[in-house]
Amino acid sequence: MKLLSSPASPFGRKVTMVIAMKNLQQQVEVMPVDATRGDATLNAANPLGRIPALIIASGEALHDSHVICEYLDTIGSGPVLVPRAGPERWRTLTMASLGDGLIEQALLQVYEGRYRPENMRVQSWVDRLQGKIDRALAMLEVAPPAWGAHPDYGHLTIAAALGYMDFRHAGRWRAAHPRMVEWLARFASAVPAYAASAPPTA
Ligand SMILES: N[C@@H](CCC(=O)N[C@@H](CS)C(=O)NCC(=O)O)C(=O)O
Repeated sequence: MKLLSSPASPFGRKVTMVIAMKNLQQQVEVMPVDATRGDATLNAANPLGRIPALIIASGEALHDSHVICEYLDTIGSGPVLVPRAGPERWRTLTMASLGDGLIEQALLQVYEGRYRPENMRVQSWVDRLQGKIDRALAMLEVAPPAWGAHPDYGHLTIAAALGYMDFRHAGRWRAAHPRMVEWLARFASAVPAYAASAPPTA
């Protein structure tokens, strides 16, 4: 299989962690792609031009990190990351939805700075995105995701979101959310793939 991704992508980081947790490193070749410049191979795999995309053995392409992670969870060994049924499945997927949503809002803020000329930026839009981030973080701080027998897909999506805000938002979330700081440290010690998939610092 071939994974089209970038070390800077938080969605790609989710997939990288799942590959490690499901012992699939030998079966996945990572092909670095710069989605910001546009890439013909990526566009062929995902016409939306977004990473990550996974080309599987049949030659078909899977995209959206959630779809890829669920696929890898069904073919790898190691713990089940997305419970297959029951209330735990919906709790895990809802937690993952919160993590993905956090990443999306944070990414849109980055894109506002990256793709819009300075005189066309809309502060009220950036503030609206920040409101969503603040509400999500406040909810997590009141009730950090509970630990089960092992971290699951919900946990690793939240961790990818916090890691992205460390990377692109200078870790500003940390000051007001000490319980989530502790939560992330515990996640990192349970999942070595978190540190191993950290985005480049330079
Ligand atoms: N929902 C998608 C989002 C993927 C996404 O937005 N990826 C970003 C990089 S982190 C991207 O490719 N952006 C380029 C673009 O939108 O043109 C997923 O979970 O895979």
